[in-house]
Amino acid sequence: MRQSPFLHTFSSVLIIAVVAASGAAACADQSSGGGTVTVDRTSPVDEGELPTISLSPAFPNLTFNRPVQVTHAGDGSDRLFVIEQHGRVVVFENNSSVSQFDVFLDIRDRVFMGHNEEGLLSIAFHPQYADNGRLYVWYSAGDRRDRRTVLSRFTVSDDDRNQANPDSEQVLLEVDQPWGNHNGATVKFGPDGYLYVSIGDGGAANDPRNYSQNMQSLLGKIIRIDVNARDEDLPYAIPSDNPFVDDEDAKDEIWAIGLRNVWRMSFDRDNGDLWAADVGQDAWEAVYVITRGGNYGWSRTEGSQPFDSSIELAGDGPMIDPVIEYSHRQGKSITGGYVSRSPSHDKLQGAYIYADYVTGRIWAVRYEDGKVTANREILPGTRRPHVTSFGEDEAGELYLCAFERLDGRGSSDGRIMRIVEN
Ligand SMILES: [Ca+2]
Repeated sequence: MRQSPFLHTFSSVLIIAVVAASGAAACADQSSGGGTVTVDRTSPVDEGELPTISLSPAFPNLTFNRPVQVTHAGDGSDRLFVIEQHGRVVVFENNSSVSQFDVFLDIRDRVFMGHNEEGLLSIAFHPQYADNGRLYVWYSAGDRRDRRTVLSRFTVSDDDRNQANPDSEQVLLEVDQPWGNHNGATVKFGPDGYLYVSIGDGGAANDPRNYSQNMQSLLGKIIRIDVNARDEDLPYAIPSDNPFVDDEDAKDEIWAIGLRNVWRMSFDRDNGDLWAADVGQDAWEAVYVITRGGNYGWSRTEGSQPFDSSIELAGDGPMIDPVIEYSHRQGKSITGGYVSRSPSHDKLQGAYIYADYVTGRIWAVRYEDGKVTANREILPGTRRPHVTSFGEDEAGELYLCAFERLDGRGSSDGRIMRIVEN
């Protein structure tokens, strides 16, 4: 047994087990719960028409320090923005020959990274960024005795589009963090114009204070807020159709509950579906399609599997099973990706791509009419990067960020890779 510092970044799992032999297969193991498909090496595969892929450096002249997100501003400039976890956002032209980046935002002075799951974790540009220059940032702050995560708005500077103003910070929301791990998080604008944030269960292991099924806590949830308006006493507004606004015992921001640590989630840019990958505890990594008010079961369940039967479910709705899950024979910490709408993809069109940070395995799953119709491990070979995130450029081309080393150490080993169909 050995411990990897970065392993904690997405899960509490301490053990790096010997990973099952390659040639992993997927199957429809309907016995595991509901309609969930369980990826299991012991079962036959239905690969459908899904292709294998190769990864190639998208920007061979650029390396990054712990890159954890790649995204774009949606302003027609075709620039890419990469988050470095210790507290910088860098920006560069979306051109494979680019040889340098600018530092777009540097908030290392207020980012606290006492645990390697802390740091600057996600940003989202306002849908009208071209007009209002606003972006939204989720980062860890405080100190070892008083941890919190912060959702803030920043604004681009007036005279340099490659420079946000670090003094423009407006704090929208702060969430106390009882432990250093499980801080989520992805911030994303939905097709409805509202801002969604995935927030982890607070940390430690096994959700010991049962935050994920506690409707008074934002931990273990996905929240949804309106950043274009303000309610009384709030720096944002609650959308009137949030699922629990009429429940006096529930926080109005809550959109979905029972999640352990959705490190990455994304909206399908074609149909608006919200895909979230929930990092598991000791056994199961799960992919969900998130619905309004949905309860995904943690910590009564881990994925579709029983975890702690003493936990009572919050809310009224039934527990929703994953679209697909894989066991810790396949990986230890899921990194959610995107439904591919990449202009350069053919057979991957419409398939959801996801990865495991620890083993570097990458899969694609096709999900149609509520059923998994194909799933395949798509990256052949054994030399796999440690995928921290997937991201799109303005045209929808898909990329991934990865560390060369599992622990993410070294000042600049991180890269952005292109996903090429074989
Ligand atoms: Ca935490």
